[in-house]
Amino acid sequence: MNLALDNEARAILAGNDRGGYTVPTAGLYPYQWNWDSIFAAMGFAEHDRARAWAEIETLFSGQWPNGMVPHILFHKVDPSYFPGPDIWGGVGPLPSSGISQPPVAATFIRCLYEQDKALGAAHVRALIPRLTDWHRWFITWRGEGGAICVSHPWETGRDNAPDWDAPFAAIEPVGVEEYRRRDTTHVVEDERPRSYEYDRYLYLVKLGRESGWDEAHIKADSPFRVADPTMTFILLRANRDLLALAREFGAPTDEIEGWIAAIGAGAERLWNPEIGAYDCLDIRSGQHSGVISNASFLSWYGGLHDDRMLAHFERIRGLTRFGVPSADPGHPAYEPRRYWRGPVWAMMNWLIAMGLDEAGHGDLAEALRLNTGEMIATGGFAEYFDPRDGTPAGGRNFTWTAAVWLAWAS
Ligand code: 2M8
Repeated sequence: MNLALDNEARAILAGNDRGGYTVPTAGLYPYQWNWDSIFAAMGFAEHDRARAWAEIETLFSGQWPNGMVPHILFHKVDPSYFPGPDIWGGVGPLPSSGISQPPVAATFIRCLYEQDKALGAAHVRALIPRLTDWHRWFITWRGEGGAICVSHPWETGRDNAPDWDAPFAAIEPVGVEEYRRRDTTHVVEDERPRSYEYDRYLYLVKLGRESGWDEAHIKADSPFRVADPTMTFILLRANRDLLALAREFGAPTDEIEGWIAAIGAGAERLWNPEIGAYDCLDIRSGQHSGVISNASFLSWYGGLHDDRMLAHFERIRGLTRFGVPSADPGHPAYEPRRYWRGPVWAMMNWLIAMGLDEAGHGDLAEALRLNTGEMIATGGFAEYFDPRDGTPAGGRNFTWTAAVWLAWAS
């Protein structure tokens, strides 16, 4: 317990609250991000559950007719972020991006509901069909033999992870108009993706926008289609939680049961025998990424209790003072301060620990919780942290770090 940090965390949530939705942090990310909002809701739930439900409902107000829930909702244009709504050209009910993000929503909607069923029932009843439509969108447009793909690195939330290095090397970003990044006006360059990556991010956005965000076209033609543990394990878990809610509310369950079986089997496609670990599979080239990331350790969260990742977990734990690093420190691509190529992310730790705990590794889950709490107490409410010493990196006054502190790590 640390009352000063609890108060600071609550003040960060209040400061980033824009009325019905929360920005990850002012300046660097001035809009509503999909999975950030779900974590924000869990932070709010510690002192204001009605506000938590509002956060989620605002997110779903941006759901597209095809079921997709965008990764960014541009409620109010703010030039401090690039690329904005004009570059994305989203085709939903609100100005938005054209891709999605890891579907942690169903899992935390279930948690919120369990906290207060009387308050949550009406919200859950309304959200079940919306969640089902969204999950169907993933299965239809991102499914590859039960593994779940992304059409853009931003969809995984792990923007510049080394997993994208090989698929990006095959992309020539022709025709991207000149642009000016804003992220490096807020955060030092060494903690952000390189221009090489931004060129390709924007190239993929351009392809999507030019197709009118036609998913059939993107699935068939995009040069970037990578099956990823973040999406696969998170959607697998989300479907289990959606199924539990559907049962309780008398909603249809057959389709969801089918998805769980399909992804449960398809997850094996992400097993790379060469490194003995889950990693990414580039559908276009057929090659595995060969990198163990923090997403590789979401297998337990996904409900795969095979323990094949346990030895890697223990090994990596011994390499850094704070875990879990976003890339294996033993891999040549590891960069301890550069965003998703090494730093520790508190909300990823929460998901990993949830899975460890459920798989019977309560001791490891608790150790990770304490380690994360110490990291936040050392470095503050930063976007991410240097695994070597817990020094803060990226944005400050960060919503999901504050929320994870309140809901789990404190
Ligand atoms: C980061 O991603 C955005 C693009 O979506 C960016 O760098 O501009 C990622 O860390 C992502 O996971 C996160 O949701 C977002 C907002 O915190 O920032």
